[in-house]
Amino acid sequence: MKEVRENKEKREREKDLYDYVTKIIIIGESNVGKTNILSMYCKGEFNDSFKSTLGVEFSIKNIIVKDLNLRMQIWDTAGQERFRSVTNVFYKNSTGAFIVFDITRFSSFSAIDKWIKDLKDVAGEKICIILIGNKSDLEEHRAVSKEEALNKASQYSKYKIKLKIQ
Ligand SMILES: Nc1nc2c(ncn2[C@@H]2O[C@H](COP(=O)(O)OP(=O)(O)O)[C@@H](O)[C@H]2O)c(=O)[nH]1
Ligand SMILES: [Mg+2]
Repeated sequence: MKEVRENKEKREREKDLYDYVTKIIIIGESNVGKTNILSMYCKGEFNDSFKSTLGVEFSIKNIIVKDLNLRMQIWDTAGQERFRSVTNVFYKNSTGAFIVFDITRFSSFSAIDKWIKDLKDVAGEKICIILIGNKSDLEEHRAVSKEEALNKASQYSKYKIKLKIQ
């Protein structure tokens, strides 16, 4: 009984911590660095030899937007992208998406159109998308020019921001 009450109190305390919860997803070809971007962004950790398990994984990031506590529940593909088997359940009800490519691997950049199409087919046209060109520390191996990346972004939107996670 005590345990049930304690759990309820804990849930209520947790609820007070945020005003809104929103589902964000992170997608893109395998090995572009999605899982590391998430662990850096949510926990400040980078892992050189990250091995993800199959299944659904999500991380939590709380941010404040206009005085409101926003809890972002960021879903990671947990390896399914390797088999092109990311399911509709994954895309469904997401309000935003990070689409990641590796600036040293052109094929990961060419794949973006497919990721956007799959995403919009399920989540709808209005979904907010942020395109991330990752591994910018490997500038000498760059295979996607900044111009190409910016052109791709403008093909889908008129806004551009530069995001740096470190
Ligand atoms: N040089 C460099 N390597 C990275 C960066 N981000 C991720 N990696 C490496 O790329 C590989 C794949 O990363 P991971 O996060 O598992 O990619 P995912 O398959 O897209 O989730 C790992 O060996 C990471 O250490 C980065 O910004 N720079
Ligand atoms: Mg991963």
